[in-house]
Amino acid sequence: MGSIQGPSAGHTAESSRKVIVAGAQLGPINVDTPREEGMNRMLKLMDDAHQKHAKLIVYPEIAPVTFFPRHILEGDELEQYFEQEVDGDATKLPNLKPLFDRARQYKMDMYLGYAEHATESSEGNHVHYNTAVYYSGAADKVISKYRKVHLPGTFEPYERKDATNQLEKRYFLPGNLGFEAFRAPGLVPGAVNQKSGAKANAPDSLGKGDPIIGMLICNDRRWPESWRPYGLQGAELVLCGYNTTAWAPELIGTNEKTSTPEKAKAEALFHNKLCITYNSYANACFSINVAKCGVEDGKYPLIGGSCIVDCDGEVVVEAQTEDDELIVAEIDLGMCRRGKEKVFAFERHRRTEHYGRIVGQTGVVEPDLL
Ligand code: CDV
Repeated sequence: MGSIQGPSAGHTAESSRKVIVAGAQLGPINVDTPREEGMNRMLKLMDDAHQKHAKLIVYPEIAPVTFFPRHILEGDELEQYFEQEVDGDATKLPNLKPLFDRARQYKMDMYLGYAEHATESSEGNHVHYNTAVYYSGAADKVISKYRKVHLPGTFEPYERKDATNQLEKRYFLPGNLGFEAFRAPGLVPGAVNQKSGAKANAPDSLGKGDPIIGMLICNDRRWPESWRPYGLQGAELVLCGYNTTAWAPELIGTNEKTSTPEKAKAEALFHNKLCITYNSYANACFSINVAKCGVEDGKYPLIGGSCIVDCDGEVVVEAQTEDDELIVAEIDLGMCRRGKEKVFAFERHRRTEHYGRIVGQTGVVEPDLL
């Protein structure tokens, strides 16, 4: 007969690591919305987050402007949407500086998504990325940059003139920075650090250092391959901004279930939630997922559904509108230890000898026909 275990059996090494975080969902930004108007709306959401004692705010993908990759653009018409770094310092980006200044004033951390115009070589060659940066209020600098890896859509526009295009492959290069997690200094109180003699990966410091964070952008969230590298770095929090079309039959495909704009939107919201809840659970991390949403230019619908998800895959708070809306929650990163130490204790349960196909092969190769 097996022994009867006491009430503490199976308890994990959780310690309280509480922080108040916010997602700043944005309603539509149209082609003719002045930059200043968009900026004022973003600043207002940051003011609200500060009032609610949030220490981190997350904005959507390409937050400050309309979702321009649906349009065929070139020259200045295209370049107006891109931000060009000064001295390699995103906090000085002319169009975005007010956000960094306000975050500095509030000592608030910030995930900010924007279209990046990067100088790639000493000859001054320019390339474009779909980018997010993480600004640390405590460090007063950008401590991590991420460039979207999975670019959806097509290079050429669709033949049907009234189709909604998704031309990210035309306007951006795939991200070249990988999925590098980082620690956000001071985001939770009392974190152990090297100064106090602690070492990363030592049993007594696991889950006690400054929070480990990863960034994704929109389509990346649909791919388990994007989340697992963060899980393997012990990520406790993944941040993701998105612009997800609610009705684009050419891009998404249609069937009986999605034959009307209403049905297609319901499915898009379902798939958004499916990706972020499952991958938060399977990597034992929280996630903050933030939309730009509503109908841009009166005819391009984007889903809302911004939510903060806990490390068990449950939605903690979800936006109720398709407009500017702040979602706020106090989350306890200490809760991540249970998943990381039990069901998803990677070091005990993963079988990498069987995973080669995942990195060795891109497209599908079916078994031989019978
Ligand atoms: N901006 C995006 O990456 N949007 C895609 C749509 C086009 C499917 C998404 O994955 O939400």
